[in-house]
Amino acid sequence: MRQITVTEQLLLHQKASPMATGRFTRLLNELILAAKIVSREVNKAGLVNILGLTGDVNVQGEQVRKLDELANGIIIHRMQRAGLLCAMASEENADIIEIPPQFAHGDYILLFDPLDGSSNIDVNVSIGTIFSIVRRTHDEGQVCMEEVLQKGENQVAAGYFIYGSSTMMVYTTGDGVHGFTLDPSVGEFLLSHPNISIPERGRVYSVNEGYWNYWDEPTRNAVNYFKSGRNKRRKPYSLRYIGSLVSDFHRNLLSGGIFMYPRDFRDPKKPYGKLRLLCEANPLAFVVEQAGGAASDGDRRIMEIEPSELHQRTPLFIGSREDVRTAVSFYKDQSA
Ligand code: P6P
Repeated sequence: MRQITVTEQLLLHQKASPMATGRFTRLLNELILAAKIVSREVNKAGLVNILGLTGDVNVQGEQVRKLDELANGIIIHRMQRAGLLCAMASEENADIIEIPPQFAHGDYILLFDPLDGSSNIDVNVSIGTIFSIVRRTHDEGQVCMEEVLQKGENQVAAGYFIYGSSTMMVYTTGDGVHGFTLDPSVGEFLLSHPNISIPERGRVYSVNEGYWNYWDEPTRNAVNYFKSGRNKRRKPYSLRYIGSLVSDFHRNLLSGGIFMYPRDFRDPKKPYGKLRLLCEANPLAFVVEQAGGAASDGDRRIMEIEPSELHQRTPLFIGSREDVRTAVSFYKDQSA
């Protein structure tokens, strides 16, 4: 079968998706070029001295790895020049990233996690880049924080690149979810997974059970359900947890299942949800809903949450619709 490129796919959907305009296609192609460069660096990381830590700590309070910093720099450098953005926000940067005056500006805002799962970089486990695109809400002038802090429902596109046994791109513009695999011999992402649809119920649950002692009753009941075999199959779910959100999410998107990062009480005074709303939860929520799945913080849809801070964190239950519904049901009684 003659496989088609991302650009051909976007143009094919030009009519169906208002987002697939020429400008948007150019924006996505610039992001694809950045991801190809990141993929090249990730795939040779062990051969050149870019493994390990830089010695810095990022805005999340996390150790910055050389490849984190490199990927962040590649994406910022390339996307500043795309002439289609008016601002960016990266998980690695404390504040909004402005577009220098010498570059043309556009109406889109790119939010991204340059290299998610970075604790896995040095041990050769799949990692990924997650991106979310919104349109600015003011007509002109300096981009202000409220234009960046938009709820997930306002996203015009979202997706991720996964640097694994192959490099893949999965994205949505609100017209279904499509997966592309990089053919290194031609340097093109070719359509390999058209119209991805997540099974309504899976056989896998993904959660870090090491935090059992930090969890509250509803979380323990939810996790016990998936282990119990109390389901139509009369078999427990299998636990698959890589510690790389993009990889766990991607497996569950294709095969079904649920990824959970519940709130925990490692600090008894303040519930903690590790994952970031704008650069991780929102884009993956857009993708999974477009594929027929669901994404919740345990109380409401992820994409309904009104952000109040750039690096706001959230609990996350995401994947097969019926599995998310089951997991969230254990919290309903509590909030009732
Ligand atoms: P924990 C990676 O650091 C990350 O942000 C996600 O990719 C991953 O799912 C999660 O954290 C793993 O966190 O606390 O289980 O190590």
